[in-house]
Parts: sequence; C-alpha cells; structure tokens
Amino acid sequence: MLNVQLINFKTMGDDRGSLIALEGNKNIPFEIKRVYYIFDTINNIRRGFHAHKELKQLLICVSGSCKVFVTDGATMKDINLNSRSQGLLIGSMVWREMYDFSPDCVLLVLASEYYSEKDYIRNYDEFLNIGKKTKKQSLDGKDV
Ligand code: T46
Repeated sequence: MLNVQLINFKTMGDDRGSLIALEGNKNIPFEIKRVYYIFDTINNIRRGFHAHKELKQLLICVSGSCKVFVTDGATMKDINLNSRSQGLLIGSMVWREMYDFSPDCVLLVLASEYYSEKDYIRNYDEFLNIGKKTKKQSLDGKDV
C-alpha cells in the first residue's frame, strides 16, 4: 500500500477571514521538528526525485498549486495540491517528484526529523532495491 494520505484540516473562519492551526501529534500525526517552504519555482521545473528512509513529511500548498508524483515502485499516483486546507502526508520509502508549480505557489513542508542528507535516497534503482529488502511500515508506524 502506498504510504501517502491526504488530510483535511478544519478551517476556522469568521468575518475577518480564515485560520488553520497545525499541531504536532494532534492534526499532524508526528512531532514537528522542522519546517521549510519552497517558492519562486521556475516554470516547468520538477523537484524532488528522491525518497526518505525514515522521514515523514506533510506538504501543504499555502498559496497557489502544484502536483506531486508519488510511488513506492509498484503503485503510482499524481496528486493535485491546490487547497490551503489539505495536506499530503508522505511516509518513509516513497519516491516523490513535485511539478506543475503555479507562479504563486508556496509549498510548506512540515517534517518529522531534522535535516539529514543521510536519510535521502536520490537514486531510483537504489530506492527500488532498498524497498525490496525493507519491511514496510504504514503511516502510523505499524508493519504491513
Ligand atoms: C522533500 C521535498 C518535498 C537544507 O539545507 N535543509 C533542508 O531542510 C532542506 C529540505 C534542504 N536543504 C538543502 C539541500 C539542498 O542543497 O536545500 C537544497 C535544496 O534541497 P532539495 O534539492 O532536497 O529540494 P527538493 O525540493 O528537491 O526536496 C525538498 C526536500 O529536500 C525533500 O525532503 O521531500 O522537498
């Protein structure tokens, strides 16, 4: 089963506007150790091209839109991120590529770990080989 999930957030709105609150281990299913955002992306550029051995992340387009291609080597999905009230949870061992960024896109990412280049798998064949040997875990940490 592909280790990704779309999560809908509750929007608190009144006559002044809207607000969404994100809380680690509450509506975000991990402790948030790092936050970064991607913006000013060049037209037609594709980013990502990697998987993570352990890291869980949640991607939210807080402005504009983009698409995310995800695969575990068997199942493939293209997901449209175009809502500020929706986040894409990506678990470990999922290859991802982000593309079709709108000019105003700001992609906010919440991460379960501090930055570590050692956690990246940047070669697709290596990703497939490691995937074959790794016991798969679902997003809540259970073996599947
Ligand atoms: C992911 C997708 C959604 C840091 O120094 N600290 C950081 O926390 C991050 C995320 C990156 N960097 C450095 C590493 C590179 O020199 O920033 C540069 C760009 O990173 P990268 O080429 O990995 O960016 P993307 O857009 O391909 O991927 C990023 C995340 O790295 C990745 O974990 O899942 O966004």
